[in-house]
Amino acid sequence: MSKIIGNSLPNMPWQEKPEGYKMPVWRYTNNPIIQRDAIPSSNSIFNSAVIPFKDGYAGVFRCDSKSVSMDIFAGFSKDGLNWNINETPITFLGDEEVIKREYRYDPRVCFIEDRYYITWCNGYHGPTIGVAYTFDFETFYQVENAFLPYNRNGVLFPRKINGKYAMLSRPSDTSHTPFGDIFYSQSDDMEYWGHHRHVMTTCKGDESAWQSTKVGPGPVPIETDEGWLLIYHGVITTCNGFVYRMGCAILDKDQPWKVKYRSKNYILAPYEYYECVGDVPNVVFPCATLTDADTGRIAIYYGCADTVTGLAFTTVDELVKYTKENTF
Ligand code: BMA
Repeated sequence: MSKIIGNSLPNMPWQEKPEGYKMPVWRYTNNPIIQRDAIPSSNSIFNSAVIPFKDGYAGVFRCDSKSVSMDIFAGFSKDGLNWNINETPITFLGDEEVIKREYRYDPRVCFIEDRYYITWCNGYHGPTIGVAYTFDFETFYQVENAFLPYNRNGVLFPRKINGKYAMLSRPSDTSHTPFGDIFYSQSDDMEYWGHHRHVMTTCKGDESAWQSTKVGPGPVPIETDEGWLLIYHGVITTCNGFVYRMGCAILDKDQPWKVKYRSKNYILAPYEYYECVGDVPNVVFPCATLTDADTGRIAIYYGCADTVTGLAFTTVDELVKYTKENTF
């Protein structure tokens, strides 16, 4: 039995695995949980992050507008399923040069020490990683961008490792990046990032072709007795464009740039209508999990076809077993 190292969350959203189900991750039966027009201005709500907050949950949501501009919005929920998303985007306090808005998308939320950190893909003469923190999901303080452009998918670890804050990211280009490896970076102060380490690259040949174009970190890594459980996205280029699936890796506890195991087979792929049909077809894109250390339950929040938000379930045992059995 594998163990999550973390807090208990007895009221988290949950459904048991359907009898006879073969895959390690199963979908919530009422998906999608957030429709594309859940707020008046939105064209689509997807690739969004949630976290336990007070006696329920808070989140940061990517809501693209009907003029198709990308911004992030705070939201709240009692049960993790029904969400009230603010109708106006987050405004940030901070250095006037840094808080200038070009575009914001694909947020992650991570609780470290005493506050909630938000990272997202932030337009600053090209995409880079924006960083902010909040105590209450009402006032948000933006700090320096973590990296020079171009970079996407900045994902913090939930505690310092070897005395330093740690972040995964995926250096990229200005466009729909046809490459992408995951890197690990370290910081003493959440401002200056360095000591960069390579974590993982794409798979060449047909060994694991679903992750042959690019890979990027998904939700905040989950600490377990086996190491850090990293759910990530993997992309293949097909004759119809990119297809996004989810994979799982286990990273070394003290040197998380070392991959101990990595799933050759995907853990979730676009099968359902709402994952295959939408503004960008054939995308499942994970950005957050909720976990319960007592039961080992994991709920994955993911964007579906760049249009709506879905929820899926697994357990630490399912993922560790599947990843080890499928490793390459
Ligand atoms: C990536 C990002 C994601 C998006 C994905 C698929 O590059 O833009 O927000 O979900 O492409 O379109």
